[in-house]
Amino acid sequence: MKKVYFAGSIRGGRADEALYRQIIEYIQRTDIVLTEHVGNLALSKVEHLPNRDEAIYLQDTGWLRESDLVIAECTTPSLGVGYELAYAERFGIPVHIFYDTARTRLSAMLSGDSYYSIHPYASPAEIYPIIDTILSPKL
Ligand code: 6IA
Repeated sequence: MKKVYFAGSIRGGRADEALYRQIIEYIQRTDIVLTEHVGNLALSKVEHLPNRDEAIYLQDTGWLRESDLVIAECTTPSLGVGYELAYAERFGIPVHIFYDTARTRLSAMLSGDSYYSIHPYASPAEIYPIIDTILSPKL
């Protein structure tokens, strides 16, 4: 089972929360998602800490370093997600980026960086077969 860091917007806006949740549930049928709370903030356990933002940063960067890959839904732009994608590159962790071509124009800082595997889609239904390929064990 692979450990997947799923990245999606939180303070950047929650318009795609339902999609994040569906993608997370789909990945969880076969693999482990370290960041379930991105699809459901009620699952967040750090909210009540006095040093909350530092705790979030330390927890998330730790999870990124131990993850096998990152799957990011980038239709809603998020500074935190952008930071996470650069952080993953720095540690050599594979990154797959999904975005809806009708709703956003992906930042050139992502589309211009050949490190990233980028998956533009016209309908969310296109996401799941690509995730199957990403997660399938290779010989
Ligand atoms: O800048 P953003 O907030 O949109 O950044 C979103 C990304 O940063 C996500 O992919 C998360 O991995 C990470 N992140 C941001 N906020 C949190 C968080 N709690 N808990 C875990 N990861 C986070 C925020 C809850 C707070 C609103 C009470």
